[in-house]
Order: sequence, then structure tokens, then C-alpha cells
Amino acid sequence: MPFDLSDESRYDRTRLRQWALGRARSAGVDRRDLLKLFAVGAAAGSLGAAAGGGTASAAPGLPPADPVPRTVKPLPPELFTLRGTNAETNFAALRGTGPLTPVDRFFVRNHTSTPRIDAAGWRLKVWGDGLAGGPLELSYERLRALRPVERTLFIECAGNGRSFYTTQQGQPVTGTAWTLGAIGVARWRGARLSDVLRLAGVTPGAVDVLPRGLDDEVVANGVNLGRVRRPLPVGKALDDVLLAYEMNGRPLPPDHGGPVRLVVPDWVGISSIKWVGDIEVSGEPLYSPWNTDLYRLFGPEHPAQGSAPLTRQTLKSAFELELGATVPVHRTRLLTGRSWSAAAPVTRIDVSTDGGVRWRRARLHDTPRRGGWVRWSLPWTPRATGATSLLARATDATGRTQPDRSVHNTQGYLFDAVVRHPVTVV
Ligand SMILES: Nc1nc2c(c(=O)[nH]1)N[C@H]1C(S)=C(S)[C@@H](COP(=O)(O)O)O[C@H]1N2
Ligand SMILES: [Mo]
Repeated sequence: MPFDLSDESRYDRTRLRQWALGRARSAGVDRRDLLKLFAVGAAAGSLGAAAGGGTASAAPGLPPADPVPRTVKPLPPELFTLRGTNAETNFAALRGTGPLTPVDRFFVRNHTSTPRIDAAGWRLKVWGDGLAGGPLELSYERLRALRPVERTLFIECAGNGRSFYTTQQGQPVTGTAWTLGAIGVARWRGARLSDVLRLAGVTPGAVDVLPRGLDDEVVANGVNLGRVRRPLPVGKALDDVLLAYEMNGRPLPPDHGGPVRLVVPDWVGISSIKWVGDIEVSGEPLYSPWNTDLYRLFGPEHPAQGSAPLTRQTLKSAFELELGATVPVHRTRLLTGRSWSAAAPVTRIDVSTDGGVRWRRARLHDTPRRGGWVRWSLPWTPRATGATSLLARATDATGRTQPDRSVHNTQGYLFDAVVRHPVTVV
């Protein structure tokens, strides 16, 4: 292998250099189109909103209709908050549920809409110049016949918590205005991507692996970005990535990528391509909009040409309570919540019920484990009426603690600061 791209910081540096030199090949989108798109995107405000509604056409002369989620499962308002083509899990609806997010309340992030794909007719095609031979085609049955693995892992959108850049830090960002519910934890069962790549004859010269979804092409501001796809460095692809066909013990449901999706542990949600139809294995670096202009960090606090493509998620905490909840004074209630980190198990959660003056340690309800979250609780008896903020601050086994402020980026990714959760005591 020319570079060891399994080392994330090494990967970042290598890729940055390749961008600077303009060496990475554009996978299907003209570079000038992308530049045009992002010029338009900046003027129009949010690419996230535009990309979401891009395929919904309106009558000539009329503004496009507001996009809505087009899912198979119902999205009742008790469980979800709808945001464009997406549905955010209401954290309050997780109260009393176990360590896995039930499928009926797992968030949905769709660039367009959920396709219906029949498992019996589905094929996975693995192809490209990073293979020793010709393409490999696998049926659902053949994939299921490979050695299965099961893992409990979260999938979290890179933009989870984005709205707090604006509401808490006063900073503008583009994209879906998630609060903290663009995350879910599930038990995934599937084949190892590494087994499939070896079966396909991956060579030592392979550099990037590009899975592509079978959902509709994404059109944003009149530019067709093609199907959703984002290259993975071959080191990650051969390490711990799953081709999942079950979620929480049942066949993978349509809204979460059924019949088969990638699950890329710890990495930003966009890596975990749903409804995967083909995988290109390339001997040279690959581009897609999702690793060039999207899912990188831009802004004054980042390198002039932007950061390297995002890899790992960050560290967060959320209360299982509505934002702006009303709670009765002098009555003891059990505050509950969840914390998670992509770097290491979360080992400690400190909670403040007075806007951050005093802190108490919460009780953990799960054994801290990498890739999952821990549930925690703390009793609280409000003593005075009025507005206050609840804060939860997680620390993981690497010693990393949620900061008071997140470093801003224009697209609002990787929010990691302690959220000030407003409540009113009456
Ligand atoms: N094919 C395809 N894969 C996709 C997406 C998509 O729109 N199409 N969205 C991505 C994003 S941005 C996220 S955060 C996760 C969301 O997974 P979920 O909808 O199962 O929660 O899927 C990723 N995989
Ligand atoms: Mo995402």
C-alpha cells in the first residue's frame, strides 16, 4: 500500500496534500459544477435545505414546496421532529427505553426519499481498478452466507447538534437545524466489508473504496450531484466496517437502508451508506461532493482551503426531556439522559441544574462501552420558580471532556459543547 490510510491523522494529512495538488479524481461530478453549486449555495443560504428539496419540482414560477420526509415507517410527532426530508428523534421519547434505539424512533436522514428495494432482486457489484480481477456480484443470499458479525454501534449525523452553534453561540451555519436527536444506537448484524473486498480480490494498490446508494440522485440548486456516495480509505474499509442486513434482530428496514447498508463504526453518519448497490475499489484517491465541499470544516478557525474530510464523530450528552420543558417546583424528579463518544467509552457525566454553577455526578446505568452510549440519571428537586438551564457534561476514557464552546465551522459539523437545556420551573 502506498500510504497507510488506516491511521486517521496520516490520512488527513495525505488527503489534504492531494487536494492541494488537485490529484484526487472526481468521481462523477465536474469540479466546476461543484464550485458553481457552492457559489449559488452560499447566496441562497443553506445547501442542506436545498439539497433536501432538490428533487421536488414545483410549477413554473412558483417557489418549490417545502420538502417533507418520504419514509415507509410512520413519523408521529411524539417520536419525531420533522426537518426537511429528515426526521429527528425526540430525546424525550427515549425515556424508559433500553440501550438500543427502537426502530420506530430511530432518526432518518434521507437526502431524497426511501426507496423500496426487494432483497431477492438486490445485487452488490464490487468493481474498479483496485481489484485483481473483474467485478464481483453478490446476491443477498450469498452475502448472508458469509461469516456474520454482530455489533452494537451508534450512527450519528455529523451535523447533530448543529442548531446550538446559532442558538447557544450566536454563529451562523448552513444545513439541517438538528438539536441532539440525529443519533441512534442499534444492534447491527452483517458481513464484514473486508471479507467481501477480499473475495473481490482487493490488491495492495487499492487506495479508496466508494460505496454508492440506490436512492435517487441528489439535485441541489440545479446541479445533479449523482447518487449518495463517499469514499472510505481502504484502511478503514478493511478494518471494522459492516455490510449490515439486520437491525435490532430484524431484517434491516427500508428507511435505514434495507436490504443492505454500510455501518462504519465511529465515523460521521454519511459514511454509513444506505441501500448500497455498488462499491468501487480504486487505485487512486476518489472525490465525491460528500468528501470535498461537504463534510469538511470551513471557516476562519480552519485551514484556508478547509480541513481534511471528516472521519470520527465527537462527544455529546442529551437529556431525555423536551427543550423548554415545564417542571413543577419542590417535586423530586429523576433527570435521565444519554452520553456518547466516538473516541472511547464515556466514563463520567456531571450534571448542573443551576445553569452551570454547581455540578453533581450522575449515576451510570450501562457499562461504558466503545461505540455505544451510556444511560445516566440524577434526582433533582427544583427549589425556586423561574427559568433555568440543565447541563450535562461527559468525559470519556481518553480524558476528553465536553467543552463550554465548540469551535465554529460554516456547515455546523461536530458540535461537542455542553448544551444548555432550557426548562421553566413553575
Ligand atoms: N444512500 C444513502 N445513504 C445515506 C444517506 C442517504 O441519504 N442516502 N444519508 C446519510 C446520512 S447524512 C446519515 S446521517 C445516515 C443516517 O442513517 P439513518 O437514516 O439510518 O438514521 O445515513 C447516511 N447514508
Ligand atoms: Mo448525516
